[in-house]
Amino acid sequence: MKILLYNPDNGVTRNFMPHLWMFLLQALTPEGHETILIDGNARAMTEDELVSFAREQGVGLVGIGAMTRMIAKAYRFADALRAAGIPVVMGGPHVTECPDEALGRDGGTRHADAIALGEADETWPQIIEDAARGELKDVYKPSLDAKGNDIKPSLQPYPIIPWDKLDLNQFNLVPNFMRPALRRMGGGWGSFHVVPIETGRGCPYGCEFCTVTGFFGDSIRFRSNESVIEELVRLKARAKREGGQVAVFFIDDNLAINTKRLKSLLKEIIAAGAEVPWVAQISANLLKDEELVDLIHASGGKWVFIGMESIDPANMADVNKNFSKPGEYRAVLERLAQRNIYAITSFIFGMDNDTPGVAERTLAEIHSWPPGLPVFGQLTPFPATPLYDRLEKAGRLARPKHWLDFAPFVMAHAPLKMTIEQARQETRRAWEASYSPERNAEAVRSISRAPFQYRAGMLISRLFFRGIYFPQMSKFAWIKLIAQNRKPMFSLVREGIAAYRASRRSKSSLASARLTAGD
Ligand code: B12
Ligand code: SF4
Repeated sequence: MKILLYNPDNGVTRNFMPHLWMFLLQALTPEGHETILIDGNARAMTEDELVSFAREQGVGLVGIGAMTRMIAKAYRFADALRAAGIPVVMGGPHVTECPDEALGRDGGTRHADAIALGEADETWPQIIEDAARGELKDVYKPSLDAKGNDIKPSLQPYPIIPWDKLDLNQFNLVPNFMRPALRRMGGGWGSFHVVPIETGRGCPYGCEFCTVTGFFGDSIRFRSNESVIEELVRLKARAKREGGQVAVFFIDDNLAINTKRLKSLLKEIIAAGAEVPWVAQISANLLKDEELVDLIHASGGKWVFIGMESIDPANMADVNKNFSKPGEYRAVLERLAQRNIYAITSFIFGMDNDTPGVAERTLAEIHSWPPGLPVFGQLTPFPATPLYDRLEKAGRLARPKHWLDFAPFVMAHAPLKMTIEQARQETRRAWEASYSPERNAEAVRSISRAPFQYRAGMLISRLFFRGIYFPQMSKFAWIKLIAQNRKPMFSLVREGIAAYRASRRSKSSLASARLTAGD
């Protein structure tokens, strides 16, 4: 049977990274079946186009995964496929949290023939076998232990995802026309892939707005160091073979949740020569350890995503995130910046203690820190979170099923001290000020002593991150953006060309010296 795994696009920007679930399920598909992967963010398709594609390919089952934010779109695609007689199974966080909705048991339309609840590593082979026999059940869920809790996959052993052989062309971040020239530059830039790797699952912290503790559990399961390193080694070899680059996003919710384990992993990565540039999510409270930060640097860590949420401790207490202390953020960022590691600092506006002006106050604080990539969202009650329950009980949900009429940056409940519209304006103000051409130039200037690649990385990352808020999917949008940021861009390009020429000159004089010496 042919199985199509589909992830709907997020409607804002081209995803920089593939979704791990597709590759994981592909690796767990029993032999004798073929899987085709389409990520709508990389390969945009309408419902009709996807249906025609599935028909032409003779697809016998479509698996769709989606977060809450994309679920309405996922349902539309599922409806179109089912109307064409192609069975659909849905999985991922949203259907796990709202199973009745996908199955039409809440009085609405049925969107899926079957749903997979929770982690599907162990149920996926069964789903395929049932689908192949035309006997799909409505619901697939993990087996239960004696206490009635889901038995979670141990992650040891972990499936082998053949990144070295997969067709990743749809995720190459280097535009087509630039590939031949860039292949010859530096270590080769003909391709650039950001690949998701998990080293563990679960989080014990239980922040009020987050689905992770409920979904993956509060005890953490780790892969073995060897299996992570083996994946890194294969990725590195692929990049070398292609004359390209690879970077890894360790998608664990808190890579340093067990500091001792992370130190051992990073030491083994270094010992195995498996360093690649990497990004990971780590909470600020775990970044005080100098030895850990040294190891992050030595193993290739470039950016750390820190869920800072708010600069107001009262807000942090409200959402059960007291372990992260706003007063410590500056020291953490400086410790990282001393090693040329920078942070993606994530903030949430619309918390109950926020008042108008929260954007200005947060921006002033951010400006006093080393530069980074600030991102701003709004407090969103995702289903099955403690936050959702609290707001529902208090009768505060303005749009209880906000995901069915998804509106970007429009809150589904009013915070206590400002309106939904004020929260929207504060968010806009923060994005505009953080990614203006002036601010981008200033961020690069503020690390003028850092080597070229860090300054270039800072500017390029800023241009991409802006796209989380401001739509920039067309060529025109990019041309406009480059024109607006031309000053720091041109000066970095000039510097880059000079460095490239100097390195070629020194290589050729070394070669002729060797020739003369008869080497
Ligand atoms: C990586 C990541 C991202 C990446 C993007 C996704 C990517 N390209 O990988 C980035 C950083 C861009 C991102 C952004 C956001 N993210 Co995010 N992200 C994650 C993260 C950390 C890892 C995802 C992952 O790969 N997990 C590992 C895989 C193996 O797990 P999985 O995806 O759940 O898949 C398993 C099962 O769910 C199931 N499954 C999944 N799909 C399917 C489909 C089928 C057919 C079947 C059978 C089974 C199945 O099988 C898999 C194996 O067991 C998760 C947290 C987490 N730990 O999962 C949050 C998470 C998914 N993100 C979340 C959110 C809210 C966001 C944002 C909206 C945040 C924001 N406010 O801006 C944005 C929106 C992005 C956008 N515009 O598209 C929430 C989603 C909650 C929800 N109910 O929707 C999560 C769960 C984190 C949280 N705090 O609660 N995210
Ligand atoms: S926000 Fe991060 S630290 Fe808090 S529960 Fe979710 S994954 Fe854990």
